[in-house]
Amino acid sequence: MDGLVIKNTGSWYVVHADNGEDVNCKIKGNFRLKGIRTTNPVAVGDRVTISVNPDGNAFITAIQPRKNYIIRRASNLSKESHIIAANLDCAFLVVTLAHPVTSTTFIDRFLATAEAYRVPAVLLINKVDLLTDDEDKEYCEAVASLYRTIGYDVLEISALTGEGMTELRERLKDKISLFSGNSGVGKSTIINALLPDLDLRTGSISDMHDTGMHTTTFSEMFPLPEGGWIIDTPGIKGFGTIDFDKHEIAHFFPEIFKISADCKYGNCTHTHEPGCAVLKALDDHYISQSRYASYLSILDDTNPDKYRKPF
Ligand SMILES: Nc1nc2c(ncn2[C@@H]2O[C@H](COP(=O)(O)OP(=O)(O)OP(=O)(O)O)[C@@H](O)[C@H]2O)c(=O)[nH]1
Ligand SMILES: [Mg+2]
Ligand SMILES: [Zn+2]
Repeated sequence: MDGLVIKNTGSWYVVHADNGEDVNCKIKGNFRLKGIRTTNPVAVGDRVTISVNPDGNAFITAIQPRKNYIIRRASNLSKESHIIAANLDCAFLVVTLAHPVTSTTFIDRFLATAEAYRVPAVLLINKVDLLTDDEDKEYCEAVASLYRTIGYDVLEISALTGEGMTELRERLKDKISLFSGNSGVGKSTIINALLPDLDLRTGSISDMHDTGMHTTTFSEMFPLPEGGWIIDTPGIKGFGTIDFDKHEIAHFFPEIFKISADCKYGNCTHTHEPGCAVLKALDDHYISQSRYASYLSILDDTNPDKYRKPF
């Protein structure tokens, strides 16, 4: 029997089987992603084949090829990777500009990964109700406009007041959508607002660190009454990229890629080369400093010394 993986607890999975039943499954066999070590061989969103033993225990025995996925380094210094979810129609990156503050490096690392794996990404700026003074509002508009200019869809919402939620709901219909982001940005709160019967656990923001408390611990997918699925995920701190070749990183920054066509050298890394059109555009403010800084930080991920074992 085939089905859709809708929950991953780390040790077992819930598969929504094609007969409509939800079956708790373990893994049988060795699923590997072209030589990349992953902490979770099976991810939420995977289409799988399951078999149920006579004793009632069910196993995932095969994974169908993935249309796409979002993957990140499991932790800062790890060589292992973690597949956040697979077979996505859209990845919503939930960010906040206050309580907590999402860094632009985090945003750009996520967006670059979505580009690399061909997942359409939407920036969801939540908690706009907290932006009360003019300066905060102007900053929010500047962030939204930066990403819109690059070509991303950006929604400014408040799960608390309901602002922007209708526009969000429209984008979710009949699609499999991922909600990802730092802890405390309101992923579960937004999903609760969309699906009031769900009552997912939400957490407060630490007064001391102004960060979330890692309330959601498992990835889980929920059906929408109007059609489609949304995936709630645990908050993540950093977003280490994996497996990028240093010459392909610019491809994942659409505005940098476009300008790089005018670089003097074909293998330009846009760091020091003479005749680099990207460096010129940076000087002329056609490319934003924060985006370029994120590009450099991902370039540094490809430095083999960065992840060398400390002995
Ligand atoms: N003011 C305001 N607070 C919000 C909004 N959305 C969520 N919050 C609050 O932010 C806190 C964190 O919300 P969660 O939904 O638990 O955040 P999360 O992203 O699911 O966090 P993790 O599960 O830890 O990754 C809670 O106290 C929510 O009430 C919003 O739009 N405005
Ligand atoms: Mg949560
Ligand atoms: Zn260049």
